[in-house]
Amino acid sequence: MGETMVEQPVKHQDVVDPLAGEKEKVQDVKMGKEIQVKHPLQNKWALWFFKNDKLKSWANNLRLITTFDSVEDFWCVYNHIQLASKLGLGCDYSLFKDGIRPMWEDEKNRCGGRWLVNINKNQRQVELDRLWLETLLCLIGEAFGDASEQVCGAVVNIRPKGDKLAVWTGVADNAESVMKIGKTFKERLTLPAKSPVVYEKHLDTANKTGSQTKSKFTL
Ligand code: MGP
Repeated sequence: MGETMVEQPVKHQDVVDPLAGEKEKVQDVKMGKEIQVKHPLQNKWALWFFKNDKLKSWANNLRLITTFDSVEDFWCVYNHIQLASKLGLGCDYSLFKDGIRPMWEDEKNRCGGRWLVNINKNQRQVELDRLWLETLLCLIGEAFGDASEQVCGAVVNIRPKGDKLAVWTGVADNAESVMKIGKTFKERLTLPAKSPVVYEKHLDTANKTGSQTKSKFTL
């Protein structure tokens, strides 16, 4: 006589999936990877700091802080550094595409210019940080469509006479790109229509004789 197999009803909690542990591990690894994956930016960017030490030349006062090429690393850097409004007088931050130095002499800037916003002295505590962050987001987010290619970088100058914010572009005579960048910049900063944003060629800025640089375009 053979053994009688008595079928036992199985209780749900008795079901053991021998692969359950492995599946969980695979799931953990997958989720871990998702958490680790950084969101790449279209360009790699370099953040520079300028501190006005009168004993040094202008170029020697310029320091590269760091470079980044992902959204996460941008916020890491941004959250780690001083707000522009807290910098000392005479200091600058510059954010430029990696490989372009934030100076007129760089070959990518030589024929270019800047869209310049003058910020009223009493706006430093109220508006400056918002305007600079919005400028940074325009750059890393490539907000200017096809004209983004023409963007070299942006600079914020902290000055006793009034702070300045500018987007630098590569070819001043490329009117279409320059205008597209200027219009988007002004819109994104939500500047009142009556606040002028002016475009100056670097050659004119570098060679100016008085306190004013002639502007090529005004928005
Ligand atoms: P600035 O820092 O751009 O403006 O230029 P600031 O301090 O408001 O002065 P202002 O002249 O606009 O009223 C100040 C000085 O820094 C310039 O006159 C140059 O001597 C020097 N400088 C500024 N930049 C952006 C450059 C540059 O790209 N190359 C060189 N060689 N010097 C520069």
